[in-house]
Amino acid sequence: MTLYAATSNNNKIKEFNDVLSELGLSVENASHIWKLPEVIEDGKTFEDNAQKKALEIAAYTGRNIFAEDSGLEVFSLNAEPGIYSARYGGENLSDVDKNDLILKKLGKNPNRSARYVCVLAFATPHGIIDTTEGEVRGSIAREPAGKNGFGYDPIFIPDGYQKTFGELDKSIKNSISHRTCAIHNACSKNLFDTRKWK
Ligand code: ITT
Repeated sequence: MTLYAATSNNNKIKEFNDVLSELGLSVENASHIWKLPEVIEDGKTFEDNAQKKALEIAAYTGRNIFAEDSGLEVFSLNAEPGIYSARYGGENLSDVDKNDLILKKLGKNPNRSARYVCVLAFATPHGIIDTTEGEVRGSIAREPAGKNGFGYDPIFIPDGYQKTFGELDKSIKNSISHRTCAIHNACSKNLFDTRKWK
């Protein structure tokens, strides 16, 4: 049975399929087939929200679904924006404004350590099958740089590099990102092969 991705974020779908295609896999975007209801993300953790999205969309479509919740945690800002990454600073703030808000809050603070987190949840209409997590550690740049990627990528410098994800080639992001780690963890549990779901 086909596995559908439930997300309204096309950047995520592109990254899923870039990584999955190298593994001989692909996913269908559920929102291209159904008009999906909005899922209220009111969980306390990335895992809560990923599971809620997967369960509600699986029940709505009657299909096998995977959903993702992800975000940026800046340690000296009490792990903000965290689960609020998509709506940090208010629903209507642009990505540029969200990045500026983080830079303003950090100011000249030398502790700029951060991480991106991604949780994938796999569900049938009857319940959760499993979840996997991935992270990539790094630091927050002094100013935004680069146009690659999306969201917080212009201010996130992954450990081991001198440039932001916004500046680095997408092949580098796709080799080390939180999303890629979560996908590889899911592959090692055969979660992209619904025939192996118990
Ligand atoms: P769905 O819930 O429909 O999947 P969303 O964009 O609302 O889409 P989330 O609630 O998981 O998704 O919020 C994730 C936010 O975290 C995302 O909008 C970005 O601001 C940020 N984010 C996550 N992964 C990122 C990445 O790889 N690069 C840049 N920003 C990222």
